Amino acid sequence: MTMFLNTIADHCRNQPDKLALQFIDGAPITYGELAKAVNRSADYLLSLGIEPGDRVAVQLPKCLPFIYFHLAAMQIGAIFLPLNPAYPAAELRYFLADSGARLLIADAQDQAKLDPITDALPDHRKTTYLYKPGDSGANWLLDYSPERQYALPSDPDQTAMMLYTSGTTSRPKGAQISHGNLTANIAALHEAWGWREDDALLHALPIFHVHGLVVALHGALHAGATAVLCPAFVAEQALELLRSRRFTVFMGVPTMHRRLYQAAGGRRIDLSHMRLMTSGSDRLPDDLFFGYQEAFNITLLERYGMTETGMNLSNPLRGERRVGSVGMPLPGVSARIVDPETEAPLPAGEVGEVQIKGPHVFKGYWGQPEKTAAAFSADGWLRTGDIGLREADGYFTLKGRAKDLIITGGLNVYPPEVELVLMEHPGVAACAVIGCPDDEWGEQVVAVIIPRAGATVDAEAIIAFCRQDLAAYKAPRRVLFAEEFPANALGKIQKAKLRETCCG
Ligand code: MLC
Repeated sequence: MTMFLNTIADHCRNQPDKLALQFIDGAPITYGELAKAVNRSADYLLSLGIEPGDRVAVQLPKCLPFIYFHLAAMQIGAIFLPLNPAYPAAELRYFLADSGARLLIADAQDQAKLDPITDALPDHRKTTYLYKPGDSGANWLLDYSPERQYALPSDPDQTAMMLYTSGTTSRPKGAQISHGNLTANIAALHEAWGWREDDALLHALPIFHVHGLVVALHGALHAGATAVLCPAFVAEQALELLRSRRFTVFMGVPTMHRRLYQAAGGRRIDLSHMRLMTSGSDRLPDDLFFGYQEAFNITLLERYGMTETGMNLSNPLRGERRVGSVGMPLPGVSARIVDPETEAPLPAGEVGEVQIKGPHVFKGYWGQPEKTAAAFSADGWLRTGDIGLREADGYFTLKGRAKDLIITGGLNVYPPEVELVLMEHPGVAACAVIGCPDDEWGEQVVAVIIPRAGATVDAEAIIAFCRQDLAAYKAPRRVLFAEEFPANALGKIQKAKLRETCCG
């Protein structure tokens, strides 16, 4: 197996003058320059004593140094840990402590917030602050010579990166993704989506998730193609760029596609020069699928993945892209539908839990053997917690979720995490967090609260309270008050009933 880092290194050697990366308003970075910047970043990590297996956390806005350190950390066998810049101190403290990160690379702007956190961490060795990481990105370490040759990790089981995913019953868990996982998944996507060296990706996703970092960015670099990056997604700007005919590939979540569609404002804008436009991280609404065909002359390709696996299923590049379906297993991936109680495989057409097997399935949760074991069936299939069915011709359709999970703007929010924070509020006697359907975001986080007797609580204050300890996207958008919750015989809140009465 040629590991994906070797494939990227081959491109750096074989086509050093080819454009690899460029921010929309930044300097071009060729594959040759990319190799130098990554090698120099790797030297820097080694100079700090970073060793294979050490966790290297990076909390930076979307910028070139983020990408350099990402590749550099994996190159020296360390474990890359990307962190959302929107995490407030409480969340960040948890991620750094749980992962035992040795090094944090962060924006100097956040120093006052970060120093008190990292100073208190036993395993932490250093925080490197970058000044204006966005501006300095192009020149970052480019004057580097001589070139040092790195032996890239060759053990497919070695952990390459760790991505935190929230849990239904616990604090977030670090999903360990190996070099072999990444290699298998990127090779499968390369084949299924027909990645080409002359592809140009317009990259508008965040790069601290599997979608923007692995599927999009690794996809382009592994193909020896070019990725042009937007620091943030601005629909009007992205639409102009897509019209410019400079690009062949675009990937987004439904909220981004919705905004692009709205930016067209009823005009017909032909984007059929785009070779591939994909949608994922949440269900693509049918009206958007058809709206895209009408407005842009594009049939979005919907696919299905998750942090623990990368991509699992995809509609075909050639052949029918079926509305409402997430397509078929990628090459090398096995998918089945099982009875949620007995885990017996179900025939086509019957609804059950989606389970996944393949070389792309993650190694396990960091330091959590029981949670890792619980994630798999007795015969080694990953329990996704998603409910769906397989049609007779092999297409899969998702029907819902077995787990208590909200997806807003393509980001997962686990209600228990929000409920824990709400319960800290002195005016809250009981609470339940639910997802209500929302045209723009897919779902909206809504908190239903039973106030403590005698306490006066208002919605604004509750939202502000949550935002102190949770990233803004996890905080409730709406707060409703109730006197009691619908409960089953065991006293468990019936969230489905609550959604019926509260989402309205
Ligand atoms: C931002 N906000 C959100 C939000 N994103 N609220 C709920 N859900 C979200 N996803 C908040 C902001 O903090 C802000 O709060 C307010 O909403 C309005 O912000 P905005 O400027 O309109 O939002 P914007 O920054 O434009 O972000 C929207 C977005 C972004 C859709 C571009 O959410 C995004 O990039 N989503 C993609 C997420 C992603 O990459 N998911 C992949 C996960 S991997 P305020 O009130 O403070 O101003 C995965 C596996 C797989 O799921 O299969 O892909």
